[in-house]
Amino acid sequence: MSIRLQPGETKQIDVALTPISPWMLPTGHISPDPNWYYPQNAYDGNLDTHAYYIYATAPGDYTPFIEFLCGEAKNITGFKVYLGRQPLSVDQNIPQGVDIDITSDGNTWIDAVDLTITGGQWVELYLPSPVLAVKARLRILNVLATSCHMTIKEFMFGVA
Ligand SMILES: [Ca+2]
Repeated sequence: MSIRLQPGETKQIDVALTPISPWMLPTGHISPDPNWYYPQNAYDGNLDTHAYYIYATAPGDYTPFIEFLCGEAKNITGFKVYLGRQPLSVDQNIPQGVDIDITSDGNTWIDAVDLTITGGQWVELYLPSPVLAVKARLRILNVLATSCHMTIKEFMFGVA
């Protein structure tokens, strides 16, 4: 729309702006380890569902990776994750190590995130600068003193 005003003329225009969410759900997944159960529950936009690794993860161990796809390559600015553990009835506010790698060509993985976050809540993780990527992979490190079953309630890409 273009509006040309004559000198001295004024016009009032009401514009409804729709905010564009910077967060995008993955378009799909690749689970090299079949023991990640219901991987699609990790990106269904529903916090009542989760993907879970069927085996308990021992202290100091990682779950296997699960890969989340971007569709066509996108400028990824970060990730928004909601991790947890089973049983879901116990306190979810536990520390959980999260290791996320990202790839531009689908083969070469680049370290993106490797730190300890708090489960049971949304956590936003940002890259130092956007990376053009086709997918990311995530695994969870058990930083607790006891074994537990890791869950991913939701995973999202930040897009520029
Ligand atoms: Ca979910």
